Amino acid sequence: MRRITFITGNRGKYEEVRRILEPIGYEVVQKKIPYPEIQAGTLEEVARFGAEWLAERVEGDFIIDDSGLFIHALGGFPGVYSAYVYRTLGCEGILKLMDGVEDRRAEFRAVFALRLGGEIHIFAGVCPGRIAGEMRGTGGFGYDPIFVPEGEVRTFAEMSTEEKNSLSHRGRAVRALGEYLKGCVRPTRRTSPPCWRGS
Ligand code: ITT
Repeated sequence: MRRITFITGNRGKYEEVRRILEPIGYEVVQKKIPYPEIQAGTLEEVARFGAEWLAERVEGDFIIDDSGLFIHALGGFPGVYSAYVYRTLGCEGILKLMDGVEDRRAEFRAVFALRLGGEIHIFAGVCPGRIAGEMRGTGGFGYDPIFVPEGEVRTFAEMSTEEKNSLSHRGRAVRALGEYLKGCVRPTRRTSPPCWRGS
């Protein structure tokens, strides 16, 4: 079993990531290390800056996740401000903002930054869906009770972690990250990818 550190204060994110990386041979260790989340236009800029800042201070390989809910009718709000808006307005506040709004389209986005052997790699995942009319379900975290992924009638909070992972922005990004890690530790070609550091 290899080991990777997930730097996050969010236990829900950790649990979802662990369920994907453990079966492919990675023990995921959660560490809460506060890092600057810059005011930037995209999740990728926020994640990259955070990873570069942490890379100067933390030993070994790690991942971080910057994610958010982007609501079409609100011009992408709360987007990069999702954490702040969740703390201040919560799901109830979003439902109030969406009161009477017919266009319920929204999407969750997640950007992971992986620090592996001195390099930073970015993996992104998107999950389209819509904002529910009311809060439903007790699973998951954050905005899960008000988000219904495309093709579903249930909110993320009404699903098991496995079901959410199979559809979610985070599931998509972490599966891509997992594929990359697998490629790095088991080179099948004579020329190893730059990230390969032995088995
Ligand atoms: P970190 O320590 O990893 O930064 P955080 O919760 O502050 O944890 P972000 O800065 O990435 O995370 O903020 C993302 C916000 O969007 C936060 O309020 C989350 O609850 C919410 N969010 C992200 N992914 C979600 C998901 O899969 N389901 C529900 N809410 C989600």
